[in-house]
Amino acid sequence: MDYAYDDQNIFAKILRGEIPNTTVLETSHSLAFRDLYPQAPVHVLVIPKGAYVSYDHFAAEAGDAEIVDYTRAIAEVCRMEGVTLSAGEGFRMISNAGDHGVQEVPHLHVHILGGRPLGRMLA
Ligand code: D5M
Repeated sequence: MDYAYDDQNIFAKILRGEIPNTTVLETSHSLAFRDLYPQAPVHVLVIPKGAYVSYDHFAAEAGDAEIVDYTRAIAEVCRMEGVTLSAGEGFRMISNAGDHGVQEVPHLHVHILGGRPLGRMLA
């Protein structure tokens, strides 16, 4: 399957160190940083370091080590931000993909939102 990846997207530039970011966590295969336009007290973006456009691209082509690292990095950010169910009040994870998902930046990212009641939202 062909997933076209644009290496000039903003998150690719962040990964190359060409533009700054507020890093929350860096692991061997993942980077987490604060969203520039936070929608909640906690709003962190978690991205894989590999060149994947979307979750479906990542699931199809990433190696097991990347997938495990990314999955755990997301949970670790939740723990660090105090929103896990074991120590906090919960969170929301969102990953927009493509035109219908209204994805702005074409590099896979999960939004972690929390720190206040977020309201019911499925679409
Ligand atoms: O959301 C893309 C998100 O990326 C959106 O919430 C703004 C955020 N953004 C855009 N540029 C930056 C930089 N430079 N740093 C941090 N956050 C940024 P989407 O899911 O693609 O609609």
